[in-house]
Amino acid sequence: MVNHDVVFVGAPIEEGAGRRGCVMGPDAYRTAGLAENLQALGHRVTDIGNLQPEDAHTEKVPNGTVKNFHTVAGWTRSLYKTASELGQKAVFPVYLGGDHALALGTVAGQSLAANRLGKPLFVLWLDAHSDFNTFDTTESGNLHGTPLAFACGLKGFDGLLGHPLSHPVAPRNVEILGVRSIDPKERELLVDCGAGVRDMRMIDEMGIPALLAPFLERVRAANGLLHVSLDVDFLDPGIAPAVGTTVPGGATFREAHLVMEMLHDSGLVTSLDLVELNPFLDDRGMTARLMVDLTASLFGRRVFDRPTRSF
Ligand code: NNH
Ligand code: MN
Ligand code: MN
Ligand code: MN
Repeated sequence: MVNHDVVFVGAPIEEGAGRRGCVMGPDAYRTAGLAENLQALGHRVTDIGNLQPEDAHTEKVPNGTVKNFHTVAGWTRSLYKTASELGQKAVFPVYLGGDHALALGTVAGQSLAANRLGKPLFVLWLDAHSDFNTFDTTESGNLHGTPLAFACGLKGFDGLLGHPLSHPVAPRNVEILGVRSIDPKERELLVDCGAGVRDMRMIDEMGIPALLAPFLERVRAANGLLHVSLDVDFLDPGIAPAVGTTVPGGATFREAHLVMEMLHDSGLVTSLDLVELNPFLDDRGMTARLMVDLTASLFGRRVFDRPTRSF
């Protein structure tokens, strides 16, 4: 098994979500033993602690719907900077959220880094939602509903970084898996851009392997890097209650672990977001622990190695 130099980057942002509590996310992962679990698998772990948002208060607010623009823009800038630096090093960054607005910075930063390494970035978005709203289409004004549209270079995000996005992710390199809630205007944007959208029904009918394997093959064929963004609400609320935006009918325990196990076996994943954990809503740490166990599967934990002989 490949041993990674894992770097934890805490990003206690909660201003992108509709309710408070994600600020406690990074520490909940630490308390649930994320580092110890990865070390037990043979990886080296360095926790650089929690980032601070930059100051973006002089930027013009895009419209009256968007909430907490300056704070989110500040986080985007510090995460973008950190991700673009870490993405060029021989390390595996794990971004401990924090709400999903943190991916405004991480995906753009990892994409810039990938470009500098001469490789295309692919993104696997594990989420009940597609997070493909723009500042113009968002109905809630919660910026955690926008990061994938920003990363794909859609218009109207001026002011977030203070400069245009130089290296957006190609929408064709994006795969959204497990989705079951898309806003009407968001749906139009998604259809137009050509991102891969695999909803829960497709998981029901085809199963995880038939959906995930072809995407991983495309990443491999393109010699690409793969960023995984895992939103807690990808999971069924019955096994993962600690999230502000539960949607019924999510991924089961085994579906989620199988995704992670296949990702591990592919050897293609180079960076990871763990987002939307709201420990204030958890039940004796069960969601934090599940997220830790899923991450361990992504880093190589398995019950038994492949059979040593055929059946
Ligand atoms: N689409 C909705 C919005 O823009 C919900 C987004 N909420 C999420 N995304 N939790 O993962 O507000
Ligand atoms: Mn999300
Ligand atoms: Mn979601
Ligand atoms: Mn590995």
